[in-house]
Amino acid sequence: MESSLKKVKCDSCVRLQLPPPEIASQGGEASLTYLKSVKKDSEANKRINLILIGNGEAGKTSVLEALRSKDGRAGKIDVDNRTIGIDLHRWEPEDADGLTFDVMDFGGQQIYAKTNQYFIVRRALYLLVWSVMPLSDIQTDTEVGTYVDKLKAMISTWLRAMQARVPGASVLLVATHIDLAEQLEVKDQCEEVRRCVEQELKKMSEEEDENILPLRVIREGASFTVDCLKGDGIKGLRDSVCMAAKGMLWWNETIPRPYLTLRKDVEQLAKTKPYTNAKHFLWMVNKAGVSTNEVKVVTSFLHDMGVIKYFGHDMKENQAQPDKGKYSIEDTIFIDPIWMIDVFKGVMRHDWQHLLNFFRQDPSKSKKTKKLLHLGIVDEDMFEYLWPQEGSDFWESTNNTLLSSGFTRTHLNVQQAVALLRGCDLAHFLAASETSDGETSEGKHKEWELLCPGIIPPFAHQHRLAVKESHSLCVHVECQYNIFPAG
Ligand SMILES: Nc1nc2c(ncn2[C@@H]2O[C@H](COP(=O)(O)OP(=O)(O)OP(=O)(O)O)[C@@H](O)[C@H]2O)c(=O)[nH]1
Ligand SMILES: [Mg+2]
Repeated sequence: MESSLKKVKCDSCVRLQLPPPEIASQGGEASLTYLKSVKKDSEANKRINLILIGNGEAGKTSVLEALRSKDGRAGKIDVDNRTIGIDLHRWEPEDADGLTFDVMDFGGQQIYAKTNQYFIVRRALYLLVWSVMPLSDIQTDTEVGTYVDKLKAMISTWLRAMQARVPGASVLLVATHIDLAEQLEVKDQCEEVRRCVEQELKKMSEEEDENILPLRVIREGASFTVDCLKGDGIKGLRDSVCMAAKGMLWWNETIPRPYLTLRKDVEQLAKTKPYTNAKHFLWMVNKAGVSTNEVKVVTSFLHDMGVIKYFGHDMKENQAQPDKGKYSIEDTIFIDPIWMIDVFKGVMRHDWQHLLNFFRQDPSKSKKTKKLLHLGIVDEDMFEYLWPQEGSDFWESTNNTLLSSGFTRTHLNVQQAVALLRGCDLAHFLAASETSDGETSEGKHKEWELLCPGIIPPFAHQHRLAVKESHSLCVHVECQYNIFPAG
């Protein structure tokens, strides 16, 4: 192959499976390296991601439980047991030729909408779950109309978000709670949803050019109707889910065996550690049998698969850390999604009132807290109040609120947490700090200021007021990615 192959042209080939898009986009050299690796020793991939999306209490967790259970039924789920962030599972359906699903069950509450998007990956089948409006809730025709309008808006948003992030994604619609409505009502609502999908697909095909793989909505948007508690419709759904997965471009994709070994090793490590550094990751790459010239290729491959998140530019053993020193994105490879969600919660789901109360007697910290809340700017000495810290007076005083904030860990390392926010484009160091490496010319410590827009929304009115009063709030932030965040 080496001697005879002169050129690999991957442009405009929307159904290209080998090399996969994340490798092809890196150019001829990376593509050739990948192809050589496949030729040397590869394996057909049987693992597909299955991602359950949809509004809160639509029945996502119940659909999954019913799909995985022998009798096709889910137990009743209590309101207190709603999904926090994302739940991860492995599902191996019977008699499915080795098909294995890595399942992500997304929490549907609005608070998670911003963060779930970071886990949308290409090699996934999406189950878009919605609930039929129960008959008991229907009072007037107007209420039904409002419900259906909201439902359609949710479905359009998801279809668009998916196509924007992972063009050509496969989606299957599931309607739950059919036991709580009349048959005719179920039929009508399903028809409304189907028409909404049809319109969305038509709009997309008019807007997009032919070099983008179109969204693949199974059964042209007709929903599978299920009763998760009794199990009605679950067997048919299970068969269709397996069939849809096997109809995906990524089913049986040939992947270099050392890459799959590395994936397994990383997943094993993620059970005990939320992240690792470049040195250790490179050691793992080597141990898995991936050659040194393939580091960039294998890293972007695992990033695209959602196994790791790496936002650096050029991974080296002794990272020179050209950008923000200790908060650098260059030296950390994130491997545990649950830890990542905890980091996101630190800026999006925090109990800010508790922080204000805690610093009532401390004018300096109180001022910094207000700056954080009103402007979304976090001073370096405030980082420790964003995420749980062992041995901290503040966090010890928030035992209850820690739970209500939904953190799963009692300690999160601030350096890596800030690095993740920066990698995901959720935080930026302000330009004023950009030229410094953490030390001023006199060797005095300089404090970083982190602009974190995710904090602002609930306080938007105060933010507007603050902006009115000052003209010095404009900031210019410029970012460059070689691996764009999968989210
Ligand atoms: N009657 C009936 N109840 C259902 C059905 N499916 C789910 N439920 C119930 O509806 C409620 C919400 O279901 P979940 O599976 O927790 O919904 P979810 O989409 O995972 O919710 P979040 O985790 O908050 O996003 C629970 O009380 C379930 O037991 C169904 O088909 N029929
Ligand atoms: Mg759930």
